[in-house]
Amino acid sequence: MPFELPPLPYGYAALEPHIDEQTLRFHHDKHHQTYVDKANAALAGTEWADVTPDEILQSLGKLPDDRRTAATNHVGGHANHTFYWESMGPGKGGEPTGALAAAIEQAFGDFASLKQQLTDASVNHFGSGWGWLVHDDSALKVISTHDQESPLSSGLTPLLTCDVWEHAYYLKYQNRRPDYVTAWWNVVDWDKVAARLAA
Ligand code: MN3
Repeated sequence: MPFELPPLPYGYAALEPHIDEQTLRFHHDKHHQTYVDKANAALAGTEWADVTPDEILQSLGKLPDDRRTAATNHVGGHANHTFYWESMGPGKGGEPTGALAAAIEQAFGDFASLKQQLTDASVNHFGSGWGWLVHDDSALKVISTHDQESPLSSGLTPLLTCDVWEHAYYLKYQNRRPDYVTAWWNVVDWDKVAARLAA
C-alpha cells in the first residue's frame, strides 16, 4: 500500500488565531502531500514500499544506499507532519497533568523550564527543522532535528514536535519565528502527549 495523506484531524480554521487557515491549507494539502508523493516514488519497487513510516525511519541503515537519503527526507517528512498535526488541536494548550507532569518535573524541574527549553530549541534551530520533546528510555529530553530527520532514527521516542520550517509560519508570521512558537503552545494537545508517554 502506498502512503496516503491523512486528513487533517480538525478543520483548517480550527487552530485560528494561533495557526491560520491559509497556512494549514498549504502546509497540509501541498507540502505534506509532496512528501507523501516523493516517499512513494523513493520506495516504489523495493521491499520497503509496504513498511510503515516509523519502521522505515528506525531502519534507515538497512535501506538500499540509493534510497536512504530520499527516505530520510520524504518518509521523514511524511511521518513528522502526521505527528505534528496530531500534536495539536483546537481549544488545547494549558499545562500537562498526571504522569506526564511528573515526568516533566523530574526531567526539567518544572513545566516552565520545559517550555523554555523547547522554545529555545525551536526558535534557535538554524535553518529548517523541528523542535522535539522525546523520551530516551530513561527520561524526557528536548532536542532539535534538521530538515526532515526523525528522532526515531536515533532510537528516541517522539512525544511532541514543533515544525520550524518557514512554510509552517511564514504566511502569518513572516520572519517572526519566536511569535509562531509562542502561539503554537496554545494549540499543544497534552492529552496526546500523555498518551504517547504512556504507550
Ligand atoms: Mn512542515
